[in-house]
Amino acid sequence: MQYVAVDIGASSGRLILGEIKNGKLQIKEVSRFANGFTNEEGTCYWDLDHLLNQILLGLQKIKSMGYEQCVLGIDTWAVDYVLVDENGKRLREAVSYRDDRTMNTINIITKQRSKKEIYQKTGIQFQPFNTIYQLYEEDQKLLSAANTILMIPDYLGYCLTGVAVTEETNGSTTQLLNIHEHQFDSDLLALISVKKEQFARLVEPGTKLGTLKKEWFPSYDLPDVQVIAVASHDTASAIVGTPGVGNDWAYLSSGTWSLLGIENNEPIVKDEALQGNYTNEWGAFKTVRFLKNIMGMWLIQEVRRILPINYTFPQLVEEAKKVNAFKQFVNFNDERFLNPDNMIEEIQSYCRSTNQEIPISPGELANCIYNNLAIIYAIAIDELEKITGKKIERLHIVGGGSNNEWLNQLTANLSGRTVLAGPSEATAIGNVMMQMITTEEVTDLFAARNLIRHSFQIHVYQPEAINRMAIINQYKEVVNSDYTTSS
Ligand code: ADP
Ligand code: LRH
Repeated sequence: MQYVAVDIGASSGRLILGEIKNGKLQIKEVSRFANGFTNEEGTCYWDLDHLLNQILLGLQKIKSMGYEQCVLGIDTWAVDYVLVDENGKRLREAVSYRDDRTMNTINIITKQRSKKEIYQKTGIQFQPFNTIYQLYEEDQKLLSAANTILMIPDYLGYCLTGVAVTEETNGSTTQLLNIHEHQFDSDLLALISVKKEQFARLVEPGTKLGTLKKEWFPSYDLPDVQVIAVASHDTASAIVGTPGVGNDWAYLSSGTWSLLGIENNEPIVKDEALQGNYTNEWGAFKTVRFLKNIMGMWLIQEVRRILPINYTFPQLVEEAKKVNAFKQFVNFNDERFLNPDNMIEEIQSYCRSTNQEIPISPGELANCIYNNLAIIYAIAIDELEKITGKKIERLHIVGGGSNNEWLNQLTANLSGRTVLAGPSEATAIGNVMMQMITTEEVTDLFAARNLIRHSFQIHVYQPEAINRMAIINQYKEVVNSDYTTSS
């Protein structure tokens, strides 16, 4: 059987075919396409028709490759949603989580329920873009008219099959799920004027959704498709696809965001976890993803977009290598970097106001980003050990960012941990694994990770001898005196 992962991140999407051959998992990229939001009259929107069209074109290509049947799962970025009416029509285009409509909403909501109370209920980090804050700022007429609120991957699955669900790994990023009741929290829903029935039924990853309604898409030549709700939050699929063994590893899912954390059995909602803004997102197989959001490759994506000359990511890495390291210390987790008008100017203005050398050339800017990300990763690993009481010996880096060998080594050096990099398509692989576990072609998560380990090359980086604590302390000194520091 052929399994198709539709994996759509904030910067790009792909359809990947997976099958087991000679005891190994083989993957083949069917298509890759750009994703991103555009600002229209002051609001940032995703283009969901483009994504749906790309899924259908990819499926058509799969049929033209001779495959008449396949299984399919969809994962995308989290927190964003679509309001649909009773006929399944979108009431408005999906707004991007980087839109500034929720800039002040955490403050408004936490005046009514304390941060501690919300955290105790949900275990979810406080990010301005969580669905709870977005829904609070939603056009109230449209919100009350909405028959169903669907998260993005659930919406795409609904468009293909007509079956509406809320898959729980992604559902947990709404900050509306109660960890004790394992359901939507009625008090938080009431606070944002949403009725429980407006969300589709909550399902676990591995739920069979239905078949592709080919007759709805007469202009495409499509195969027969069984759709499965996988761990539809891309980060949840990435962790399924991370080949960790034992109990002493952390992961870094490195794409548009850097998600650094551990896999846990229980949520951790103690004060230090709240203060560090750690989240307890629901994972596949009842695991908990205890992790921190770090600004990630978004920074370099934006710098690259603004630069007058077109650089590839590997070229930017090469430029960065030529520059002296650790010239600037920047708190890239500050909200000012979430969606500035001009990322280059924002970085430069931070450096100016903290009396540091201004990075100007592409290499200086890239160096500044990569150096600081490595420092922030290292600090997060030390912090994770402290909060969880768990020893972390190894860091698995997966996702597009794991292709950056230079950053992998830098991360090993600054964290003092062994880094294991790859697979870079861990999210699509995790998506496929969830499908194979559902159809019983693979036994369980343990077997899935074994299969991944034996099917893909993992690159190992040992830490080199540097005075990592001196660099980290220098960072903390600058960042703590930065008047705009947050989280
Ligand atoms: P997402 O799924 O969030 O859209 P990806 O996992 O596809 O993101 O990762 C994309 C990022 O990976 C790019 O923005 C880039 O920074 C990084 N990347 C991918 N390949 C390379 C490479 N060869 N060298 C350096 N960076 C890379
Ligand atoms: C990564 C991701 C992350 C969320 C963010 C909105 O793609 O899903 O886990 O916090 O996007």
